[in-house]
Amino acid sequence: MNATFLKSIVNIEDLPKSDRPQIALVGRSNVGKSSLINHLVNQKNLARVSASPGRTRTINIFDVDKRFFLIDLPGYGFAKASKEKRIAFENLLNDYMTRAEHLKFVLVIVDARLGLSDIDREMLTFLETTSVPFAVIANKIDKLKKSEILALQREVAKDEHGIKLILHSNVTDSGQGEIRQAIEQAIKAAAKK
Ligand SMILES: Nc1nc2c(ncn2[C@@H]2O[C@H](COP(=O)(O)OP(=O)(O)O)[C@@H](O)[C@H]2O)c(=O)[nH]1
Ligand SMILES: [Mg+2]
Repeated sequence: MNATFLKSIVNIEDLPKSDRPQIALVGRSNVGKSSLINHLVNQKNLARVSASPGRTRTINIFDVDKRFFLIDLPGYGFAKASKEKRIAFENLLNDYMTRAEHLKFVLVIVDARLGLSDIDREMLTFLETTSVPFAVIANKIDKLKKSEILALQREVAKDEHGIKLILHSNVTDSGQGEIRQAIEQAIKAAAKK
């Protein structure tokens, strides 16, 4: 895969006019979205990785092989405890998720140590109402013991029946092939429609 940074936008009107498929990454701030993009395309410094949690407030767009776009969306739910039950997604994220015409696949990145948080579940619930296919990526699995990985898989299978869960770590180099495959599958499926 050869990827280049296309642009950062704050308005979805500025999305590429191209009808090539868009593959989006969502998840909490600091969960490793940017690192995952770099790992996926084997380019260390393509997407900016931040050591301290802070929210990216832009949509960052990467062009992959002039074939599809990777869309790095603003992180959600950074504030630890919102007392309110319903957590609204940031406007820009909302706009994108509800209006992106060429969105063909969503990678929902979760921290393997925390499992699915309330806000992750809210995103999954939302995605289920759309026709866009998605998968959950349990990231940073290098931080987990084997037994903890099994427990996580069991928990997700029990709570979110039938969901596709991919284990990933850019430290141990796991999951790259599986994510690439899932993306290719989604692109193929979308082309047939
Ligand atoms: N141990 C470990 N750390 C990771 C992994 N992926 C990302 N990180 C770290 O998590 C932090 C946030 O990563 P970043 O990609 O900027 O997250 P983003 O805010 O979701 O884009 C950085 O310190 C990364 O080095 C992983 O697979 N394993
Ligand atoms: Mg980022």
